[in-house]
Amino acid sequence: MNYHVLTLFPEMIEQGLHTSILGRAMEKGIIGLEAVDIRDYTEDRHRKADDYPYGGGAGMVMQAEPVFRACESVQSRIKGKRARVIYATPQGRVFDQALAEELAKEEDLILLCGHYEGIDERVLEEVVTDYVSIGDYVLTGGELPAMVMIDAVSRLVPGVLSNEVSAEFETFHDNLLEYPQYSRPEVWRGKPVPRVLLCGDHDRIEDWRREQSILRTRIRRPDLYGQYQKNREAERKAPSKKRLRLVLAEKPILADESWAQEFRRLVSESGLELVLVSEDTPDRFRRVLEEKKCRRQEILVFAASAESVLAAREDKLRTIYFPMDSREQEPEGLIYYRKISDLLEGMAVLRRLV
Ligand code: 9D3
Repeated sequence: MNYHVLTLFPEMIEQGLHTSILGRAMEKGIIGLEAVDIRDYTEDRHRKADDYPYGGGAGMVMQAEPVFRACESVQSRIKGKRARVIYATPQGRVFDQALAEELAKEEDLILLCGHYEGIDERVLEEVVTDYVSIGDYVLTGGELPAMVMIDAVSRLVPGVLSNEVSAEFETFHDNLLEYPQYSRPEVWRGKPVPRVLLCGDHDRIEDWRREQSILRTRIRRPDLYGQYQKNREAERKAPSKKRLRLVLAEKPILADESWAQEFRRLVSESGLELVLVSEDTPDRFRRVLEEKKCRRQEILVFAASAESVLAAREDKLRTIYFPMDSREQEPEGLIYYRKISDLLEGMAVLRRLV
């Protein structure tokens, strides 16, 4: 992903984003960031980029020509199709996770930051593809909103959250807030950790966390809770195509005969179809996908090696990684997989998904 930020304050962008996770992603070359100084595209020697508004009123308006030339300069350097141009403006569609996911699919993004009383409308009509706000409050310019969007989009770009295996099935946490977390000590200033977390029963813990998520959402975000209830109602009436239908397991996964029997029984009891996949070509999962004419969301892959996890990732399939060789180096830079150490754990995951 390459970001091109058009701004009158390029140092603000450069300073703000080179740290921590994003900084590392930039060093690795997964993310590119260019702050383009709109003033470099002015025509006069005073580098003047703003002027008084026609019709009068307070403040200054950013002129059309420098913005246009800065934008075209970037577009002409981008290979392939023209990039989307996101104008950060309080008058835009409110940025959310769905838009972040949509933008994460792009190869290049141009972010245009306004200042003063805004930008001459005529250039906006010519170059802008998306008007986006980050929420209903008043800031002094578009730079912080651009940085917010870059942060939210970047963590969805494969490889950026390198070791973050546990983003697990983020998309699966249907509109609920996260459950509370606890760490050592077991008792802090007289307050103990909820006992259930120490019981060692992963199914019970999972149920408790789910319940906490639901309660917390109802109390703190009644708006989200309403959505959650609406979705559940809709799902009950017309089960969606998002539901799991197909389990793809690579042959080594079911090598142990007694485990294989258990696994097959669970899969068929859950009304799922099991497809055994040979570890041959990188497109082995995609071939099944096409053959069975089902959607990506309906599939869960049980992968036997790091190479398999990568192959499944290519096809954007949810994946359980069950390494046959426990010394194997884990696949790097992946988000959507979960590692298990025995098939019992795999079955627990499967049970929760159906
Ligand atoms: C001073 C002009 N204001 C009239 C009341 C409108 C206005 C224009 C530009 C107010 C703030 C800004 C600067 N903000 C942004 O450029 C901006 C922004 C924001 O202020 N809130 C939420 N999202 C965004 S995206 C860009």
